[in-house]
Amino acid sequence: MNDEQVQVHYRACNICEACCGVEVQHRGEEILAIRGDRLDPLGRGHVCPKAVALKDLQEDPDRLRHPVRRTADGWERISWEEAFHEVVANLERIREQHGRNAIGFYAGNPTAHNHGALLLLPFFVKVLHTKGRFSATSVDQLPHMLAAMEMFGNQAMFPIPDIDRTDFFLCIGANPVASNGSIMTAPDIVNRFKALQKRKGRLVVIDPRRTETAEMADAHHFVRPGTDAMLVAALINVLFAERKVKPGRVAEFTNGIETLQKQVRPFTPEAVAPHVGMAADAIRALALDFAAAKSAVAYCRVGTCTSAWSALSAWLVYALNVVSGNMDRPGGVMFPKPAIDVVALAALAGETGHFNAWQSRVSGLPEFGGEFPAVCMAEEILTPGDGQIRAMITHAGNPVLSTPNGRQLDEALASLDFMVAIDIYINETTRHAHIILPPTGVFEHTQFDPVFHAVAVRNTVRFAPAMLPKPEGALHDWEILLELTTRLASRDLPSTLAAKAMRSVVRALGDEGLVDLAIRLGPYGNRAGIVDRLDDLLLNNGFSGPLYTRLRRQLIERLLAMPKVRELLATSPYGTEKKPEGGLTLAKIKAHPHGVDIGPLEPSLPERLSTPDKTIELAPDLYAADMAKLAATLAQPPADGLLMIGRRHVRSNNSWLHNSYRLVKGKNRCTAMINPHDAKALGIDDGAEVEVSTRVGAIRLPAEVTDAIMPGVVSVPHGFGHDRDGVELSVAREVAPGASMNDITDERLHDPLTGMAIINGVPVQVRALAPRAERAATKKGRPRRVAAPR
Ligand SMILES: Nc1nc2c(c(=O)[nH]1)N[C@H]1C(S)=C(S)[C@@H](COP(=O)(O)OP(=O)(O)OC[C@H]3O[C@@H](n4cnc5c(=O)[nH]c(N)nc54)[C@H](O)[C@@H]3O)O[C@H]1N2
Ligand SMILES: Nc1nc2c(c(=O)[nH]1)N[C@H]1C(S)=C(S)[C@@H](COP(=O)(O)OP(=O)(O)OC[C@H]3O[C@@H](n4cnc5c(=O)[nH]c(N)nc54)[C@H](O)[C@@H]3O)O[C@H]1N2
Ligand code: SF4
Ligand SMILES: [Mo]
Repeated sequence: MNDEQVQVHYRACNICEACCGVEVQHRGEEILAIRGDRLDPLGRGHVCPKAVALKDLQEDPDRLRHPVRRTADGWERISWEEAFHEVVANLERIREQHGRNAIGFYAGNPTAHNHGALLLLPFFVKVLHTKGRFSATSVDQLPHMLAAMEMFGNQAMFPIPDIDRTDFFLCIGANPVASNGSIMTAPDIVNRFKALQKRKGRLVVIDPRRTETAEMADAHHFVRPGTDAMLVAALINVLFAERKVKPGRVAEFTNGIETLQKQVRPFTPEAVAPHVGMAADAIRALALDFAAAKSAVAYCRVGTCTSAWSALSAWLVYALNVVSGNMDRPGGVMFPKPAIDVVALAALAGETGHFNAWQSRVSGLPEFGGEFPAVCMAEEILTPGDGQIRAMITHAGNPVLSTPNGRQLDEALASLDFMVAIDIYINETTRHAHIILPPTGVFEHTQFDPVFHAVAVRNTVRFAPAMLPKPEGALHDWEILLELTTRLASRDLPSTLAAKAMRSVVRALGDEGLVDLAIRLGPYGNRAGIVDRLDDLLLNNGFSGPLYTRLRRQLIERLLAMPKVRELLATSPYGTEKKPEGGLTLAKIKAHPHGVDIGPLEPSLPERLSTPDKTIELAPDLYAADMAKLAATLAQPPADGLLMIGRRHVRSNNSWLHNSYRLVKGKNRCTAMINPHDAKALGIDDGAEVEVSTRVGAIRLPAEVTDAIMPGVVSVPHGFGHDRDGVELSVAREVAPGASMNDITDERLHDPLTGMAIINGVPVQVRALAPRAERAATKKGRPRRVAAPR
């Protein structure tokens, strides 16, 4: 029996972007209950069913707890020293033989939910110094980042819906009721939408599926996948035609209104209607309703960002907010100002973004922010020649299930000379690694969110200490990255001093020290003594004499010589406006375990714009050619044939939560939704096994015949397909293997401007295989857990 006291721990759930505050009851290591933290100023006590799965993640016997090496007889446990030595030796060897670009790196989605990893990643990427960089960005939010960079001058400057005050929420290609919001941290979204409706506001959804969000909306319109750019161009067209373009206060610092007007001219409601699948009258009425609302928000996400013409769509949605007078005002979209201002820090570091500064070796696809599109990762590995990728590093990513043509990527990863994965599971991607380096579990590290506070619908901040002690010999994500960074740097740099000093300083600061530093540099931060603290760190870490002088020059004086840094430090020793007494520090935030409420979003333009003239660029040159190309397609007959789109469910998260029995039990959710009209034409019964195929391959899964899906469209969730050889996710394999939709998405389908993957609106063939398949997964009981903890 465990006679320890029951304790209560508060943190934010870091599974999805909602960052709900949770209250965890535990007795020592035993987690007794996880529920919503009612005092969380942002989440107000809301959690979804996945919050409880944090316990499953922590306790999962399949979760790796030690470094492992792949051998002919399976995986063997090795020491950290052995693991680091072997990883670095292999990477060094390949770098020496084939050059820096022979090492590839892919960062996955959970990287963004892990402050420690985020803080170390820039250093790690710097020492890798490879062009072979990829991430989930190019299957996700790249179009938003590009539009932010082009329009506002900073790729991290996202206009966020003021959901709590708006009168009209136009939701395009997003299903926040299931996803809990993306590039819009808005926990408890259902109640936020209900509050909108209660104050007589309207929620309108544009989606080829009648989603959970559409179910609660005031209106829902089916649209043909891949036509959002046309539709939004038509909405803007109507506003110009009906003289409803009124940017308001931002007009003073907005360029390009006439250019935009010209660009959208061909996109009349009548011209786009047959392509979009919405009546011209309905398009016109929607535009006028949007314009007539006291305040309004146009918002789009994954469905819009990962379908055809995604770069145009994301830009046009932001532009619609500008021309309708909803940019940077309450009830419209605004720019958050969190405790760590990633937008300002990015500007300070000169990392406001770049696009197409160089191109990929094989297909000539453009880089964005130093990364190539994920659609070209496999060919960069498989195509021989100078610069071919021969080693891969993955961090918290499962691109075999989450990027197009996963089977090809499987083949590519299997062909590598060396692969290392920093991950918690042996899954579809990491099974190809030679070595896996697993970080600590979710409750074993501190929790903080630099990214999602910066896209939240309210300015709040919270920090949680680790709930459980770090197990003997375990390392956090940031410690693994730090070790790799310094070991790779020290062999590479002519002077190993800087690398060693960095390791000492970062180790001494720890993730908490780094967070504290960033908070002190933030808009509410206490600047007092920052430089002295860094200085002390050097001295306390055994650097003295000429060595100390040299390091001080390299690390501190170089920073202080930057005018922007000096300006920042001078703003005020005690923070700026909104200061909690004396300015924010990590210690003060920690004193509020439920989080600190800084307040609602506020207008902040033009001050925060980073464009050269401090203007909003409404019609960036970058999009002009594609707008003309899109206009040219209006004259073509509308495409027909079945198009496949994706789907998210509240009990799943991308590819990596299917090993939680409580989340996957019950109904098989990996089905192909198809409209009764199409099902009849193809002879498909509800529940029957179907084959969905493309140029790339075929998958088999049960059909779900439903009028919730538009005729001509098939919806399949991504993140399944766990029955591949060597996947060590025992629950996922047995209870919910499913099929991977990315086995049939096509890497050749991408936005020609950006290389952004098209994974929504993929032309497919569907055929019936057998009447009424057994829904195998639903009939099985709880699986016997055979795996012993690693
Ligand atoms: N439960 C759960 N929550 C999650 C995740 C998860 O996997 N599960 N993933 C997290 C991540 S990484 C992200 S990025 C967010 C994503 O958050 P969302 O973007 O809200 O999530 P999706 O469910 O992918 O919503 C996309 C919607 O677009 C529709 N759609 C598809 N093609 C088109 C099109 O061409 N045009 C239009 N107008 N609509 C289209 C789809 O039917 C779908 O309803 O969710 C996050 N939260
Ligand atoms: N067809 C289709 N494809 C899609 C999408 C879609 O809607 N449709 N959505 C896209 C989107 S929005 C996204 S974000 C991507 C996601 O693409 P990825 O990020 O590549 O895939 P995930 O499924 O999120 O895999 C996350 C990995 O991180 C590991 N992991 C979890 N927690 C930690 C941790 O704390 N530390 C470390 N080191 N590892 C951890 C998991 O074991 C898993 O291997 O998928 C994209 N792919
Ligand atoms: S919505 Fe669910 S998964 Fe997302 S942060 Fe909240 S509790 Fe976690
Ligand atoms: Mo995502």
